[in-house]
Amino acid sequence: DHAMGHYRSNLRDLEFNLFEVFRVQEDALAADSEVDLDTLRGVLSELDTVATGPLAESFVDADRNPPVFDPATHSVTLPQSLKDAYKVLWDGEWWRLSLPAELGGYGIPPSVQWAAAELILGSNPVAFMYMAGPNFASILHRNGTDEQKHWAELMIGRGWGATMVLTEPDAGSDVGAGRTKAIQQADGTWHIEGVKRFITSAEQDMTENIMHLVLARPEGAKAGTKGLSLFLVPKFHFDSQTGEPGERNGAFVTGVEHKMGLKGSTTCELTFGQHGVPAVGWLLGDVHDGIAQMFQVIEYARMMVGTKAIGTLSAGYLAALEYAKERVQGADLTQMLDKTAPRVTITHHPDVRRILMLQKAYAEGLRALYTYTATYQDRIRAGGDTALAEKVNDLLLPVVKGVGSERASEMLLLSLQTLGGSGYLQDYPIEQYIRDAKIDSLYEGTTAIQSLDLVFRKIVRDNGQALLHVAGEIQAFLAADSGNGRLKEERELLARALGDVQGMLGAFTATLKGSAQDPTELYKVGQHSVRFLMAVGDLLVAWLLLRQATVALEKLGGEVSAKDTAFYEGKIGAAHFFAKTVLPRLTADRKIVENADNALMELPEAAF
Ligand code: ST9
Ligand code: FAD
Repeated sequence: DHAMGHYRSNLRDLEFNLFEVFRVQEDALAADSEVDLDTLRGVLSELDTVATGPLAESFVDADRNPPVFDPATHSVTLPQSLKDAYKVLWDGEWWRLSLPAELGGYGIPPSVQWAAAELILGSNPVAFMYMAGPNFASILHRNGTDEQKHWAELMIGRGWGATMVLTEPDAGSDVGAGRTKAIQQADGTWHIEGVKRFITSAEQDMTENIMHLVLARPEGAKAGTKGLSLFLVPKFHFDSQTGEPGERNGAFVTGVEHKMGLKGSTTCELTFGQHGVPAVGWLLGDVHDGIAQMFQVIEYARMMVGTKAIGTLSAGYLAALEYAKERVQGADLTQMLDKTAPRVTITHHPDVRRILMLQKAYAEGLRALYTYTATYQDRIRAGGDTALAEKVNDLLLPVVKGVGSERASEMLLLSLQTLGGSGYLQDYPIEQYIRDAKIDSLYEGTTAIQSLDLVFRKIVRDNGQALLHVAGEIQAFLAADSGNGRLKEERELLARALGDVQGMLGAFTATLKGSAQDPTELYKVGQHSVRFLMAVGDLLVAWLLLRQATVALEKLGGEVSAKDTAFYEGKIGAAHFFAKTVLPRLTADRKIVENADNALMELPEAAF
């Protein structure tokens, strides 16, 4: 029942992934006997009720009545509806889900945490993002001095907000260009001076304090990212023991952006040490290791952004599907010449089916992809030798983030298209989904940055080890005969797609070898890295949809309810459709990559 709000969740598919396909209860729960399958199902279904109910209520209001900034007092007033939504999350203690046990977490495996996160992010991404305090506190706790570990506990206990502060007007993708300075004081603290921009949640009127995690360059430190250190800069000074807030620290919000979407989330210019009050900061862990420390935050945030995009894509698809099942328009194509033929619902039109199935395949395939990624986080959490799990998680993050955000935006356009002109109206949530999800391909590293991260850091620098592991899993699936011969054609298409992706990588490798002689060869990789990223995404989506289809076929061989029969048939249908209509395009992509030249780069700028 979705009477209360915009959000249509897909709890059935979340549970299918977790408990039927990846069977996370077996691996993850062996490590933590306190949490059993019923508990995990209970958490998700309780959260689902919250997400489809009260949490979703401020979604529209906070978009139409966004936060108001007062430059005189450097303060922001959030709409009451959004504060109410935040309170629902806070009072429900949903923030505990992502915390380690020693900070009051529940011991839920990451795979289930991310399923839970999808429910919150699909319902109210803005409210989720204001809830960064406890999660970022866990970074303080992991990296901090003993005193800072205590601060982490204060942050959680007192419900503070938190921010990640990297970007400056002249340092976006190029974080290493940052000019914000840190000047050491006699008492061991630092004074931060500079202007940061686009900082999420840097001001709000819901929490008694905000802890800013700030990258700044100590005087004399080297250029680039490696010269940056991470400083803890609270909005208010506080009693180191109790956390009781005191004097205002010199970090002031000096502007709040007017955005295309995600309007309830404050995106702030944050100025340090320019208002007659020094911005005092504490060096995290007392060590100069800022970019590596900040990447611990970024890794979480990139997974979050991908999951947000995928959650919104799913909600958009389900809204489009609901509409399409009711909208009557036109006759069946086979009766197009009979002007008296009965009118049908638009789900009868082949093109509507095509766009609905594409949305479904990406929504469910990408959900499987973030869940698959999270199963490696489960392994990391379980401990032991986690080296491979860490590499595979690293490999998959730019795919979850980059492909998740790009396909979500594309597919949400198709969700709107499904509704015809009605999709363009604010009576339906899809136009807001499009606006709110577009940011996901931009912040936390644009898609281009994700593609370079995938190729150069996660594959080349790793000597392809993590990739080889994943390719090995796909090959094992190809070699197995599950699916009772039903998926033969699809397996062939998948095998070919795997070959195409390997072919693209082969072309990259040859080019990279050549770049030792001629550095401009690198441009060929740079021209096609996003194409490659998207191809890897399609390959993984296809493989995971096919894995789901084999589970579905197995289930259909036993006793199943009518509802489950439809669900499982949908799985087989989506896998078949995706393999037949999407995968063959990878062969063209491979040809494009293999035939790369540098004409584009040689063209003078004036010719554009
Ligand atoms: C942003 C925030 O956009 C958006 C909104 C956030 C909101 C947060 C809200 C969170 C809410 C949480 C709520 C929880 C609720 C829980 C509920 C649960 C249900 N991996 O390649 P090099 C490191 S923020 C790891 O030479 P360059 C590494 O240390 C702004 N580490 O880079 C490396 O050293 P080494 C985001 C990596 O050429 C060093 O960097 N901005 C990785 O110097 C240097 O590496 C961006 O993302 C990695 N993948 O710099 C910037 N990569 O090699 C995008 C690098 O020795 N730009 N390191 O290990 C980039 O990423 C650039 O590529 C660059 C390049 C800056 C890294
Ligand atoms: P640029 O880096 O100028 O990029 C412009 C274009 O050039 C892009 O298409 C990009 O892909 C491309 N490009 C740039 N460099 C390369 C390259 N080397 N190779 C190929 N292509 C390249 N930052 C924070 O620190 N904290 C936050 O909380 C935060 N929240 C944000 C919230 C919002 C709503 C927004 C809009 C931004 C936020 N950001 C935050 C900043 C965000 O991370 C940056 O906007 C993002 O990293 C891109 O930087 P930029 O905008 O300067 O774009």
